[in-house]
Amino acid sequence: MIRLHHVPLARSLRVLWLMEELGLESEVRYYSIRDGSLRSPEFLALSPAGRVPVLEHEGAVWFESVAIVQMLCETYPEAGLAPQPGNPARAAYLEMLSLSETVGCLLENLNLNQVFLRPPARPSATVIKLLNARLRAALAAIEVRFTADYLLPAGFSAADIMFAYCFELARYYVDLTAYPRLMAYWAQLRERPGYRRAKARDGEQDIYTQDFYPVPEG
Ligand SMILES: N[C@@H](CCC(=O)N[C@@H](CS)C(=O)NCC(=O)O)C(=O)O
Repeated sequence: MIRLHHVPLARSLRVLWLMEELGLESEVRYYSIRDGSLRSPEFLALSPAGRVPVLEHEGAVWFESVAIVQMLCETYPEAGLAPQPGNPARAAYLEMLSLSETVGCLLENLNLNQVFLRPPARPSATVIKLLNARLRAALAAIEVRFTADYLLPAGFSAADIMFAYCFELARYYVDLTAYPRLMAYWAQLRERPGYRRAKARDGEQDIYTQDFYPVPEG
């Protein structure tokens, strides 16, 4: 039995997509970030920090997207989605997994400041500017990597899966047309049948109410 605990348009999309690439049958249990369901005792028993993704996999319970993605890649090595120890591409692969979470944290902080804060709390324009600049710097670092079709020269890997979630969110904060190679890469990822199947199961997001959140004046 494989069950993913998932919020639409959250990091759990990474696991949903990877499972589609691996051809795994799974059940999805849906939550919302807004309704308190991630703070229920039942959910906290699975995810101590109250976060998605959580994956129940054949009796084991895993949380943290990097760990889950790596565990799945190691459990199903025949798919070849993660360079194994001894492979010279492994360092770049692990760097990309970690960088995807660096970007994930920047996006999470932008979400807090520009989407979730409610009066009387006031977001800081200075903090938003800094976060946005850091996000743009990370996207520029990825943009210059592209000498091949995927993040790793050897081809599609779980590193690409980790970043798709980042691009899905970054477009709410940054004009991605400033990164043409990244745009072409991202368009190609979205064409993958596994990605399309994952998006069909993603569910309706209830995080963003605007198409774009510009950096505030001041
Ligand atoms: N580093 C963790 C971060 C998990 C995380 O923050 N998930 C967000 C959704 S993308 C969440 O569950 N947030 C719940 C909340 O903010 O209450 C991972 O990669 O899994």
